[in-house]
Amino acid sequence: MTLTDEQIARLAEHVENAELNKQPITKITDDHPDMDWEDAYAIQYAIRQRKLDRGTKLAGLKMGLTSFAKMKQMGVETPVFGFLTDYGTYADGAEIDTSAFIHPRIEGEVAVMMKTTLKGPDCDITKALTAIDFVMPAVEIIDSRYENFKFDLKSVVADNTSAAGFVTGSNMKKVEDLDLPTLGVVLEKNGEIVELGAGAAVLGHPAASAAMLANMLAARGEEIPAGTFIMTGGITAAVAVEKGDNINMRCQHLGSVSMRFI
Ligand code: 0L1
Ligand code: MG
Repeated sequence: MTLTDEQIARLAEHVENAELNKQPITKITDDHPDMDWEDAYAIQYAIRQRKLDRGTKLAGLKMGLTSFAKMKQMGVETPVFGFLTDYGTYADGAEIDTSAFIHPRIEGEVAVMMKTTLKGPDCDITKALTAIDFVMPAVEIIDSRYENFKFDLKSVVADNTSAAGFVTGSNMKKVEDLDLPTLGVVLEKNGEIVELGAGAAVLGHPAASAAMLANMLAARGEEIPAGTFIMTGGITAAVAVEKGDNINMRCQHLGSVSMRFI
């Protein structure tokens, strides 16, 4: 670590205030160029604790930058993880207040619900599949707190990997009844297809994302508890949304998820 506890606390307040006030900020590595990964996750965890202290409930965990295309685009080889909140949780068909965000984008994903604890290290697809219960289609809303989505990886980890919300579909299936890598998704905005892809875009297999999350948490002495909801990462590229947009994601075997930004 390169930052003091005081600096971590101050940066957590600074980044969280950007979210709460919808006022974008410049990336924090501009002022702290030597910040390391531990500092970045310490800031994210401090933001999480600030929210818990105010009564926010955790809704689950998310993996980000899990698609090879996005990793290449960002010049990184390591996906990142963040947390999901109760106030960012939306049901299928939700009307979502666009003014709750700075510059929202959406990503088509599949989400999983864990049946048993998944504890790393050395988790792999097989172990993850045994621990996953249900799979459901989900759309993530990301909203970087940095101006124009301009950041580097450490800044984005500190900013809870741009997590802002998620919408889940009403259909779910047991994991053993699906072939996750070949699961197709089609993302439509205002009736036009804007993105499409298959589960294999997520580290080759969405269960690999859950396994990687368990391994990353193990390095911190943590595990994925049974009952955890996980957004496994973007199958599609992120699509900008604004007030008035209607979004529909169709997911093979799992029905659709829709929302309207009002
Ligand atoms: O969920 C994601 O893959 C987003 C990770 C953070 C990078 C971004 O804001 O695009
Ligand atoms: Mg995502």
